[in-house]
Amino acid sequence: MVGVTDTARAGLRDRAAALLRANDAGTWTKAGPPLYPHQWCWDSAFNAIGWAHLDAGRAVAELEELFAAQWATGMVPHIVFRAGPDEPYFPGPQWWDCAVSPAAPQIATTGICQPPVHALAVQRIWQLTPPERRPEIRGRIQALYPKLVRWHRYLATERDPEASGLVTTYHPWEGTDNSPRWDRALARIEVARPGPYTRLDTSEVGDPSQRPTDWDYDRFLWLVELLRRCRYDDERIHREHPFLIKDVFFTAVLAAANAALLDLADVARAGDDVRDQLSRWLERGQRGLAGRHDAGTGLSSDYDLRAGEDIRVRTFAGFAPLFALTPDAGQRAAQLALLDSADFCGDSRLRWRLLPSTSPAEPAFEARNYWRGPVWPVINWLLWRSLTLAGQHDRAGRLRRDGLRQIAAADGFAEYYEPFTGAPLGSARQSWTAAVALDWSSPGLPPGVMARRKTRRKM
Ligand code: 9WN
Repeated sequence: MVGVTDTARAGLRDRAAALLRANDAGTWTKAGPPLYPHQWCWDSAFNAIGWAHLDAGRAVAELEELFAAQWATGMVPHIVFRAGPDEPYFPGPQWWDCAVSPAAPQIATTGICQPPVHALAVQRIWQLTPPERRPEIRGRIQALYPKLVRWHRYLATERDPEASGLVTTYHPWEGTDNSPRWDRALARIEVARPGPYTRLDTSEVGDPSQRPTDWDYDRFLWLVELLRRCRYDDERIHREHPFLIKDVFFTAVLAAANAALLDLADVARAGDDVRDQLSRWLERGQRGLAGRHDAGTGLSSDYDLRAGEDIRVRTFAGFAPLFALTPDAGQRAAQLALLDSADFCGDSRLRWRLLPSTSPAEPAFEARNYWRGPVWPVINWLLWRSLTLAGQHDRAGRLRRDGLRQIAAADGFAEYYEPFTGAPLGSARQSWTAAVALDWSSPGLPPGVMARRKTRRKM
């Protein structure tokens, strides 16, 4: 941690480890109690990376527990409702009523999913596993691997019936809740009748301006109701659902995760057919993203399938080709220049040179409001990982240094941070922020290498 003493770094690591332990429920981690008391899909993957620094077995258990709730379709649900009744969360299982689907597991979950960071977590766990634990951990990775492949297959097929390489999302809760990326698609839903409800998040956080509005929540809940009416059946959803977005960030994470699974193929002793399949999904995803390049902004744009229009809002998601490490060198150089520009990390008002969730130059930008401006450590971790793998070591090093400074400068482990002041916002005991702090503060540990395997077959 350049610019921070070894003592400060050790202190941060101890505090991060203590938070993970405090949020530990034995085999799974509460995402950020009391606001988020359950097990969340992509939070779990980041939390596993944090655990990998403390105990490789506990890290694998996190994912084993999450995948125990995998749907028969292969989907890994966005929330597994594991906390007891004394730790309420809204909306709970009764709003989702997933028993309407024959594909749902026994345990209560939601009926949507989140970005598939899990293979990246397994890659990191394996990298950090000490030699004496390798036989045991390898066995457990081998058991997990086919479930990861099923998860990716679900995303590559049910979530992309057009075989475009781009993942279709059904709900803003599939990652970046109130991002301005969804504003126009949500505005098209004129009548939202979710029934009476009481939010808990605004009282937990205290300052409602850090959270989505009631207008957003009406639509979030209405979309849940519509998905429930479709019995969470993907075919029906594609036919009937009003919110269908080709999401470039989700797609980029899937591409990175396919590369990570390829990288782990020898560890998992995967067969050639699986390796070939992963290579095809990886290539298809990267090609799909290449097709979403917007020459005007230099960013990648999401696509609203229902409206038939590009979503041109400058957010972190526009760097999808960088997150996915698409092979076009010219495009990568242009994206790096844009990343450094005043529209993103080069804005002179930023407290730290970190990627904000929405560009401060964007009219929709709000410095304190959730995904509409604040800096999210997990997003910057994903960027750091990609920059490292792209050989951008100076940029990656700066990002990690500033990311650690941001976390260390505030008390606790915040969910997100105000970009200009560095003020901690949202949940104050967010597990994945502690996990990122643990990973970033481990000296000399670059993330795993991307597989550079040649594909054998054409798609
Ligand atoms: C709804 C748990 C989750 C994250 C999401 C983040 C936020 C939930 C909420 O918290 O969403 O899923 O209630 O606002 O947007 O990315 O996984 O940390």
